[in-house]
Amino acid sequence: QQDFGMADALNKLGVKSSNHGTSTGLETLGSGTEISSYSPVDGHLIGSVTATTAAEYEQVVTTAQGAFKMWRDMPAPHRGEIVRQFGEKLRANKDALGKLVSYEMGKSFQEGLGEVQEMIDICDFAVGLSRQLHGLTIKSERPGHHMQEQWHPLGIVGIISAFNFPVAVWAWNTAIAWICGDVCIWKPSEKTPLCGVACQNIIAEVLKDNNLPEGISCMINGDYTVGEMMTADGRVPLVSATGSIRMGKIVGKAVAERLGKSILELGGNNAIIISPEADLRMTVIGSVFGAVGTAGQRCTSTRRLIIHESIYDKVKQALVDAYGQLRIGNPLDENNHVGPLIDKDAVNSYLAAIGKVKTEGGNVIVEGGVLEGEGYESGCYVKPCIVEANNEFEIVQAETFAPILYLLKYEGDVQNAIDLQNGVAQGLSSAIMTNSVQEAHYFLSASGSDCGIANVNIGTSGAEIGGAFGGEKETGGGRESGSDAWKAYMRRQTNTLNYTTELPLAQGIKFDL
Ligand code: UN1
Repeated sequence: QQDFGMADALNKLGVKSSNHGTSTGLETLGSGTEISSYSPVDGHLIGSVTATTAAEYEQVVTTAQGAFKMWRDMPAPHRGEIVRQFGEKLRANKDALGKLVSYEMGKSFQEGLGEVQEMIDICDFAVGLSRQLHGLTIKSERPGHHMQEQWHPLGIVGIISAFNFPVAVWAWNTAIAWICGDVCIWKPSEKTPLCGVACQNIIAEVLKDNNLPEGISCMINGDYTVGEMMTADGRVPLVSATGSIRMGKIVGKAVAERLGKSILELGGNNAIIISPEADLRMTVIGSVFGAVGTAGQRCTSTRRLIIHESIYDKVKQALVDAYGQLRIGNPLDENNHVGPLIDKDAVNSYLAAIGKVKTEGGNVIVEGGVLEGEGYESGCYVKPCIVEANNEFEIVQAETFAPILYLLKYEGDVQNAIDLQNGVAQGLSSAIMTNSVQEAHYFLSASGSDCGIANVNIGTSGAEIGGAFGGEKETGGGRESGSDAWKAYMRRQTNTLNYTTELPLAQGIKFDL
């Protein structure tokens, strides 16, 4: 069997068959029980990490608190220099890390490389930002007074990431948090812990080269009970969590209970509106990549197509033809378009969703099913499917993390399509395919898409790091990555300075002694 250079990649990344799952930087701790990581690609055991114990967690937090005292006083551009070096190391490890992402998570090698590129991009962004953590100056109503706003580091940032973007989402958070002067504790998904080990090894080299203390970049591992240690911990002022809406409600509540801050990036139910004015070729490429890329396991995956009745049959036929061309198989083999789902639980949810949509009256036009036989031994390979459905179906209202695409029909003008698009509980990503300027602008107006991301003539997935990433409603409201998302990683301080010998009070209040 071909190994696609995996052994070399693991070796280069310092990932062993058993790894300590707890780290404060260079130092690692490993007294907990083992979590095994099996590849969905071929079902083989890749390796294991130890779960973080309560005592190890204490050690991590104490070390991080210590590091924060030093790190917060380091000039931000110097912190940027550390992130610059991290970006350089990622460039040098891009191929190996992209391969591990592909093998442990199951996305295509191209998408694995794309994920590492997102990490490199956010590092570059963060380096520039390290000289631009600007506050405002504000005119005071009092004579001889000056007002300004400053942004200070927060402290420890807890990062909980999901299996589907096992490295990039950590980088979006950590690169920004670091230049902001925060230290980080990362809990990768227990489904992709070796990606965590590899990333932690890469940053450890940078920290060592620069003689930086333990605690700036920490990692913990385990199931939700380990996550709970962080969400309940008042010493962690900010928790940034990516995952399901169910998880987000639990995390958001636990952090709010102690009046901490959270950034939640939860599920999407993303739609593309296909207007009669759409370019059909672009529509098909955008829709198919959105629906089957990462085997439908992106938060931004296209779940629904809202197609105008006048072009419905034409679009439907073009999609059926395109699905007929898809090659499903080992994602490390670049001839394949679609890899496996993450595990058998995901396969079961996929099957359950197809069963449910059929009971609700859906009409399957491209059949799904689990693939068997040579190359599919892991049992995680499924066929992307297409179902004609109604927006009101319970299953269409839910996010199933699998390549199931629902076709919905609209009549009349674009407002009807927007009503369908907005008619779900989630609000992450959305798109319209149209060459009509009026429709495009209307879609982006206050009466248009209610999502955090709204695109014209591109699909719903594949956002660039320069924009703020996140969504509304049950998607959780958090924003990560570019634009001014950095502000959530800092505390804002308003300063009023008096440079006179008088003490006038604001609002004209008189108070003399
Ligand atoms: C996610 O699925 O959690 O926009 C992140 C995209 C990627 C990130 C997705 N840049 O599809």
